[in-house]
Amino acid sequence: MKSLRFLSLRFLFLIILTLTVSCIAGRLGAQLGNKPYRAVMDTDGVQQINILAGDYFFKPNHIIVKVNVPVRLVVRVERGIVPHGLVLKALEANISIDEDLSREFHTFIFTPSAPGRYAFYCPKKLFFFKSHREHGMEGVLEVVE
Ligand SMILES: [Cu+2]
Repeated sequence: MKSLRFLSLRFLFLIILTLTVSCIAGRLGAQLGNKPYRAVMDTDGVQQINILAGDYFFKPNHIIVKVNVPVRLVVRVERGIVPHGLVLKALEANISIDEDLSREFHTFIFTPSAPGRYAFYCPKKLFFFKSHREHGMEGVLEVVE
C-alpha cells in the first residue's frame, strides 16, 4: 500500500515537472522563434502574412513587407480564455487597425504607403495588472522600399 502511494506521488511530481518544463520551453520558443519574417508574394500580387496570436505573443513579431504593395494579414488566434486585440496605427503609412481578436481568424487588408518601422500590439489590460503589451504581446511591421 505504502509503495503504491509513493509511486503515485512520484508520478504526480513527474507530471508537474513535465508541465513546468513545457510551459517554460513554450515561452522561450515564442521569444526565440521570432526571426524577421518576410511576407510571401502571392500569385495575385498581394503580400501574404500569417501570424499567430496568443497569451502573450504575436508570432512572428517582426514582419517585413514592401511599400506600396497590398498586404493581406491573417491573424490566427490561439484558443484560450484571455481576450486579445490588435492595434497597428501608422497613419503616415495609411494603416489603421484597432480590432478585438474575438474570432479564430481575422484578415486585414492594407497597402503600406511609406517605409518605416511601425509597432503593433495587443491593447488589452486587466485591472491593475500589466498590459498584454508589457507582457510581450507586441511586434514590428517593417515597411521597406
Ligand atoms: Cu492580449
